[in-house]
Amino acid sequence: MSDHNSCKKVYITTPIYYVNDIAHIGHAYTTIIADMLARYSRLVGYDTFFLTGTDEHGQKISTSAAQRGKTPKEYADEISGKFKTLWDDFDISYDKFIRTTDEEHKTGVQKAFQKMFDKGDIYKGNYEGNYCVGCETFFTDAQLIDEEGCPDCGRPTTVVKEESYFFRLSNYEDKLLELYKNNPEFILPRAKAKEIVNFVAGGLNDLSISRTSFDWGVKLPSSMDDDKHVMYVWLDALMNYITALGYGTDEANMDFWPAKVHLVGKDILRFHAIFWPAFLMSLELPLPDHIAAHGWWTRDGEKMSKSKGNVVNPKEVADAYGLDAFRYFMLREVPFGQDGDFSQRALIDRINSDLGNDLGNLLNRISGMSGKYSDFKIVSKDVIKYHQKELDEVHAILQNVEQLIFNMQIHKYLEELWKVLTIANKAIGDYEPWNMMKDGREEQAMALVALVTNIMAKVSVLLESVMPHKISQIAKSLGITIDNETYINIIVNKGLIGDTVITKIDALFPRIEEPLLVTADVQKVEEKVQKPRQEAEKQVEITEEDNLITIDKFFETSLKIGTIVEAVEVPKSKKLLKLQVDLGEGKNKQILAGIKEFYSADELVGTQACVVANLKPAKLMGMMSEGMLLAAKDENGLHLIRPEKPKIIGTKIS
Ligand code: ME8
Repeated sequence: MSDHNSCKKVYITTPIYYVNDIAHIGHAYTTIIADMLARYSRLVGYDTFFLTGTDEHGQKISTSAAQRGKTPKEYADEISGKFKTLWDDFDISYDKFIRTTDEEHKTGVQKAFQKMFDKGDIYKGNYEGNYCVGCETFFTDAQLIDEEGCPDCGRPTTVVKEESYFFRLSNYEDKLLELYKNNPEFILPRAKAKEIVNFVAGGLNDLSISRTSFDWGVKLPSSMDDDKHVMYVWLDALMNYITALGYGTDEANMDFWPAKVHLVGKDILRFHAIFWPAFLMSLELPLPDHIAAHGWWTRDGEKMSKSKGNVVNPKEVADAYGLDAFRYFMLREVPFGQDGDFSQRALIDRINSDLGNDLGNLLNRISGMSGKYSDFKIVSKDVIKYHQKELDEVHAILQNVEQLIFNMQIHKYLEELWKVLTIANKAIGDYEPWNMMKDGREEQAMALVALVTNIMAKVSVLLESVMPHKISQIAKSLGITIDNETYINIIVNKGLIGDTVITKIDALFPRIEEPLLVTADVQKVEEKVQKPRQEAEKQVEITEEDNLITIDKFFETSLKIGTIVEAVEVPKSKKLLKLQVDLGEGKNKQILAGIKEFYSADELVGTQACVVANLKPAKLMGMMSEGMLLAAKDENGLHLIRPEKPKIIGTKIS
């Protein structure tokens, strides 16, 4: 990649959201992925256009408005405004927020309708069939569940019998099949293409694209002189992707077309992968590179819905845990395309482990070491002399990560960046710069700190699109600017940062112990993140004298020598080992210890440790932990505190 990227145009879209409900984490998920892609694309130098907006027509919206005693437009204004406010609060970097009630959009859709009509792809007929208002979708009898239920949402469909205009979708069957065959990455993830190919190969009916039984929609072009019809909401909605660029009005931005990627949820893949390319073929416009369909976020394995009271409000989650942590979690936790279950526990684990321990702590180590050794100064001049090997390892990983982004393997992209962080954390442990400083190898110690700082800088550049705010703090602390120039210098050209001075900053991701949101449906935020922070600050203010305890107080803790008789890794956990510890109490204690990075299960078995024996049991990753091992952690890693000589099991520590 080089600065020739500046001429490349990249157009990224989210679905436009129905204004019949407020946003939940599913909507936030799509929007955050798109925002990440757009930010990344700008950073690497592409001329980028990022579109989001709201879908405001159709029977569903008009019914929702009527139920609230509002006109559809009043209702749409209100909810559309809420979406926009949410994305602004989330600092979503959209270039345009389109509303399907915008005049330019309506004009553009009418022009498109006219063009398809003139081409002979639209004809007038009569529709008789089943319609699901919730999904705004037509179904054949054969598709219904128990002769009535919508195959997508299960709600009853209604029989619609009305005059309608039709789009000759059946004419595009072969062209669509050819498209999927010649462009195996048109639908992402690729595994999702199969169901679309099967659907199309099973035969396509012409598509009813107008309605007469209600009027909340875009009218047909005036030349058709057929006032009682409004356009089918999906025709109207899909066209937003071109009308937003000015199709049919001011076409200045049409050079962004075709889209690089339309991001959608799997529920609306069919509309985007079948109807949309067929419409575009009819309009003789080029087709998008990718339709990328992500999975569903569920809550305890169930689809989120208001009636179940299990809807997660993205704003409340972001307010409690921090926007960037929420973004990281959404992008990292679930492989793109798969469903994911939202849980605060999983979010907390990601924050404490990936963000706090791996990322935040590395920055602490940089500022700690540089502060101690060199008055915070970092000079890269000897990095190559001493650390070519580590740099090569880093660059070997980084040069392959870019392709993961537009292939929608974002979780993998992040996994790879964390491997790079591990190289830095490991180098500190391997080279022990504190010993280098002690025995006069100062130059080497400085080179090590500079290596780690450079690794942090490189990872930060590539993480900026994921966590823009936290990364800007890291950049400030490292004294670097994250922009296209830095990207070219240190990522593309594999260069090193110039001499810099580290600024100490507060912990980026303070540890979180307990869930911060009280209920599953996140109605109330009982303790916002401020509370633990305030408490942490309070603790700092306590003087040493205030902190003294009596001997009785100390002996409230029962400390004993135990032997680890069994140790296994906890699946899916980066940190935890599950230990059975014999304290001479008859029954072993099960202890989940966060030491997997520092000890292998095998090397622990048969060794002794100091154990807090009267700790209240707690559940970690669904398993009980009945005690705690004493350990000490510093720049040199984590080490268990053990008796100097073997002791009888259960011996009290005093
Ligand atoms: O379908 N998990 O709008 P919509 C993950 N207006 N993503 C979810 C989700 C969940 N539980 N729930 C919703 C529409 N989404 C049409 C789109 S585009 C031309 C017209 C996301 O408000 C997902 O992206 O029902 C889904 O596709 C989108 O929200 C649907 O939003």
